Amino acid sequence: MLRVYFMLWLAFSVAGFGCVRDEPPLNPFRQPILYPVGESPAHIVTADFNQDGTVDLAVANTGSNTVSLLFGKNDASFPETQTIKTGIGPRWLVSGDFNEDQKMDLGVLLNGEDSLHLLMNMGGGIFLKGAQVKMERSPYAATVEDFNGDQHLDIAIVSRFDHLLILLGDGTGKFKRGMLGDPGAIPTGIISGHFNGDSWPDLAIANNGSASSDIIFFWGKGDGTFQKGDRYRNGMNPIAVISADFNQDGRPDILSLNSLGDSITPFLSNKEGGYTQERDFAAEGGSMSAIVHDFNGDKQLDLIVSNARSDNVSFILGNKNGKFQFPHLNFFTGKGPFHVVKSDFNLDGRMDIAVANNNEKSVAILIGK
Ligand SMILES: [Ca+2]
Ligand SMILES: [Ca+2]
Ligand SMILES: [Ca+2]
Ligand SMILES: [Ca+2]
Repeated sequence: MLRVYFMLWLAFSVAGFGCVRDEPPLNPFRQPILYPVGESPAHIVTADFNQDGTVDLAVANTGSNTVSLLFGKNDASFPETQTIKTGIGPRWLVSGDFNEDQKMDLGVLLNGEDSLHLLMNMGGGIFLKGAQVKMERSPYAATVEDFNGDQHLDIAIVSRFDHLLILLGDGTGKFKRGMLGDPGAIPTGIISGHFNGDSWPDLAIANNGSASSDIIFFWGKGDGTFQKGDRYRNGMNPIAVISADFNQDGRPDILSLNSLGDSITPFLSNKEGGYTQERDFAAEGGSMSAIVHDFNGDKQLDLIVSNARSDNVSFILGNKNGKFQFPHLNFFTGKGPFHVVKSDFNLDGRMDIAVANNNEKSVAILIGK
């Protein structure tokens, strides 16, 4: 018996000495607080939509053809809400001050009617319908940036039927169709960033279709057009990409969330201006979105990943070399967590999160401890 205890003690000591984690990290959040929204909430954006100094939420409810606005108070409660009717199948939201009147406007990607619909902020949380732009079949995800350097916000959109569309803003809330590109089969994720190190913003796109199953870069030329760049086979049906400098070398790295492969693939930027595809690591089922932040205060970036199929959210600790630790902490925030966003809702300096629960008409608010 003593021998068994000694062996156990030895095993734990060695594990501790070698810094091998065998416990998941502590949960950095308090218990989720649920707020009702519309049917099949799929995407959230945060901004101070009513100009009262606190962070508000806008939620795209794909199933009920509405956007829910949740107006925050500085105790991270959202007592005031508002519902805006949209067209069919709001799938994704972008926010930005598109008409440059200092109020954050919304753009709604309507998956069911192949268009982008602008909702212009009139102040006090009132939105009025603005311009509507026709686009390629089944718009799915978008990113906002000034791609042509004219100081007006532009939007890059991927449509599930194999298109990338650039919309160029004129600063009045109107957009004109720009470059149309072919990123690959079933593009579902898009982010912008300075991925090749020059001064023009680029795009990284996740292609979810089995004919592509890759991530591809589009290098910005600074005039609102892009040149097709490197393509990285992934084979695991990436659905989304996120970017941050995970290995702290001053260059943005990329992770792809592989919704069918139940894995995450790191792409670390290398000195040659390209990316080195690292080994996948295991994730929960059907990861859809992720955010990056140093949640445990060790100066390394961590991940929060929403896993729609396994009905949980993962907290994954990062290491300095751009790698991530096991085991992950998985916790429940509601059914079918599709999208997670971060913000400091209660203004206490600690990062909080909001999760859109696609299968239960709710948004979960989790306050950072
Ligand atoms: Ca507010
Ligand atoms: Ca505005
Ligand atoms: Ca522009
Ligand atoms: Ca907080």
